[in-house]
Amino acid sequence: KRSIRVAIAGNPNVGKTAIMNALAGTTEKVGNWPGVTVQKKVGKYNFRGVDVELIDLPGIYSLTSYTLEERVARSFLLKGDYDVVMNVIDVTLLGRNLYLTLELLEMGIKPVLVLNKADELENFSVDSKALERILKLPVVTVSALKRKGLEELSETLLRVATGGLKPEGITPTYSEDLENAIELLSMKIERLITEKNFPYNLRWFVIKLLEKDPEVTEEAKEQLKLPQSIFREIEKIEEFIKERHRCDLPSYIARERFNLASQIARKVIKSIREIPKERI
Ligand code: GDP
Ligand code: K
Ligand code: MG
Repeated sequence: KRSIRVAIAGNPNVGKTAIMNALAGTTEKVGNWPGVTVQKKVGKYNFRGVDVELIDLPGIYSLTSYTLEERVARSFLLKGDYDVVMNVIDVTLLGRNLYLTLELLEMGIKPVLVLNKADELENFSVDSKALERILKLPVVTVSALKRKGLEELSETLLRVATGGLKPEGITPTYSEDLENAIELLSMKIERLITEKNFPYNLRWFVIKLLEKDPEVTEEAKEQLKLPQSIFREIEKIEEFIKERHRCDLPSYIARERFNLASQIARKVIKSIREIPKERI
């Protein structure tokens, strides 16, 4: 391959723009994302004879479809017009940032994880090798500010984009109640769809239906014409979850993801001194 496209996903303020500038020198504005007022920026550079194009997605905390930024980022990620996704993480807020990583994995995306702001680590360190093993994704620790780790980052992006390195990526799994619900609904929907009109990862689609995601729910009703029985099933599942866990289904799923993200963070954070709770 002579050129590769890298989509940059991450929470706001994790250093996406800083990394683009550090890698590419400058970024250029290429207008707005389609249909919205969110600005689109790209950065271009050459690494070992390969033209690399970096595409800055809007900063997002989650991949629901409630905000404009989320819809723009999500539709870009779903269309797949890139060779690799780099998921930039503020390493000082690892647990919170891994929430989005779990959502990317749910979509079937296997990103390169970039732990940025490594220069800010004072009271703890992060075992990036352990994180690699847990998520089965490549992890690169960098500091855009100090220009550290950039060579390894470019190298890793290139290897993944050209197929030399194939991240396995885990499928995040949650509580038994949630897993049972996902399985039940997946089985019912699988029988109703054909591959031709269904471009999504089924598990992701089912989780989004359970989350009452507006875009996915509308698509399920309008385009896929899933029968009423599916939506009645979702209501039944919600009743069950409400009774057992005393919260609505979307909040329950968010909580499960949040719990898994912080569990993983706790496993890989090595305390040098006592860690203030709010930083995890
Ligand atoms: P974006 O919203 O993800 O594009 O984040 P920005 O690139 O705008 O950076 C957000 C803030 O984090 C800015 O104040 C940057 O100066 C700071 N920042 C970015 N990278 C680093 C880094 O490696 N180390 C430190 N200490 N700060 C950084
Ligand atoms: K910013
Ligand atoms: Mg930015």
